[in-house]
Amino acid sequence: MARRLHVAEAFEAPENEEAELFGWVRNKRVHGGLVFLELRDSTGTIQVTVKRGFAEEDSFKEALDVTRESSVVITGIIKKDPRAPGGTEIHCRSFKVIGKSIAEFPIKPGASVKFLLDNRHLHLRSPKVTAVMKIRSLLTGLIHEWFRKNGFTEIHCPTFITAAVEGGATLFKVDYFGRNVYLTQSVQFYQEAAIFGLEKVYTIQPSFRAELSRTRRHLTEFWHVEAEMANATLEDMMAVVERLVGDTVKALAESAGPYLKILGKSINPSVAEPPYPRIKYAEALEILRRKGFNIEWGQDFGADEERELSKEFNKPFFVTHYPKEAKAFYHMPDPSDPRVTLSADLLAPGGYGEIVGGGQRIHDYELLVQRIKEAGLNPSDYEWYLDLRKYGSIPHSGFGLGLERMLWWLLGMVHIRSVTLFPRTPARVYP
Ligand code: NSS
Repeated sequence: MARRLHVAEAFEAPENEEAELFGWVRNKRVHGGLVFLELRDSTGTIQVTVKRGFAEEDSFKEALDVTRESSVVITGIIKKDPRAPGGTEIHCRSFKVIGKSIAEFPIKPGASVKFLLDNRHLHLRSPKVTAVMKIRSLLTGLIHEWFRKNGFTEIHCPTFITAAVEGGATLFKVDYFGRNVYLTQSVQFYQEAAIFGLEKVYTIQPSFRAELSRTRRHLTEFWHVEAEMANATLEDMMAVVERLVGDTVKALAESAGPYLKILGKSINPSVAEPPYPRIKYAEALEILRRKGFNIEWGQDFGADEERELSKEFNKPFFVTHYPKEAKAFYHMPDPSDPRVTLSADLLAPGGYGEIVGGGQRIHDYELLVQRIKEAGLNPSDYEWYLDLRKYGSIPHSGFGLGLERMLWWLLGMVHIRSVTLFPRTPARVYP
C-alpha cells in the first residue's frame, strides 16, 4: 500500500518506496513516450515522470492531456536521480486528475506586476508567494510566543472606534446605523484601559489608515503588533522592543531557511542583534540637514527622510525625543525639556525606516486634558480615556510594530504589499 506523502517528505523518503501524492501540475513537458511534470503542493515541487509502459495506459493518457494547474493524485516509485531538480523524482504508475483546469492558467513567466496583483487570487499558489506566507506565519507565531513567555496577556480589541488615536487625517469613516464611526488606527487606548487589570498586554490585529501616500511602505490595512505595560518608562519600552525584535529575528533566521531559499534570500541574525543605537530627534535632524534636507525643527520625518537616515545604520536604531508637534497628543512631554516627548521610533537600517512607534503616555489627568485641547481636539470625545487617569493612574508605556514593515525589511522586498495575502492600498481593494 502506497504511503500518502507530501512533496517535502518524498524528497526525504528512501529510494524505491511507493508513495501517493496529491498536488497541482505546475508544468508539463512531453518527450515522445515520456511526460515530465512538476507537481506542487504546500511543501514544495517535485518532478514526476510518466513513462508509457511503466505507467498504466489510462494514466499515461491522462498525464499527456493534463492542463497546467489541474489538481491530481498520483502514485509512483521514489527514485534518486541527479538530473532531477533536488535530486529526487517520482516514476509515476497511476495518475488521476481530480479537478481539471478548464481554462488556460493566466499566470505566465514575465507577467507584469499589475497583472499579478489583479490576479493575486491565482498568484498566491506560486512557490515564492507561498514561501513569503510561510515566513509571515512563522514570524507571527514567534511574536506570540515571545509575548507569552514574557508575561504579556493577549487581548482582542474593537475595530469600530469613535475618536482618533493617531490624528483625524487618516481615519476611515464607517456608517454605523446612521452614526459616523471609524476603523481603528491602533488599539492603544483600549490597551491602556486593559493594563489596569492585566498590567502587560499585547494584541496582533489589523489597523487601518486612510493614507493616500503611494509609497512602497504604506498599506491602508496592516497587521499591527501592539503592547502596553503598566509602571513602565520609555527606557523600559525600548528594552522590550529591542528584545522582541532581536529574539524573533534570530529565531526566524533559524527556522525559515527552506522558505528563504525558495526566495533566494537569507536573514543574517546579526542584523538585529541588540543593543540598538539610540539617537535623539535633534541629532537625527542634524544628520538630515547635513545630507541636504531642509527640515524645520518640529516636523516629523517622512519616507524620504527616514530612508536617508536609515542608510547611515547597519542595525535597527531608535530615534527618541520627538518634538510635541511631530507626535500625537498622548505622548508624555519630557520633564527635563518640555519641547520634546518621551517617544521612540525604531527604524530599520538600509533605507527601510520606521517599523515601530511608541513611547511613554501622559498619565496625569490635567496635563492630558491640556494636550487634547492644544491638539485642537475635544476632551469630551475622550471621556473614557481621560477616566483612566482618575483612578489610580500610573506611568505607562507601549508601542506598535507594523508586521508587514518588519517582513518587508527582513525579506528586502521592493514593495510592502509583497508580504500581504491580498494587499490593501489606495488604488487596490480587489481582489
Ligand atoms: O502610528 S504609529 O507610529 N504608532 C501608533 O499607532 C501607536 N498608537 C502604537 C502604540 O503605541 N500602541 O504606528 C506604529 C507602526 C509603525 O511604526 C509602522 O510600523 C506601522 O505601525 N504602520 C504602518 N504599516 C503599514 N502601513 C501603514 N500605513 C502604517 N502606518 C503605521
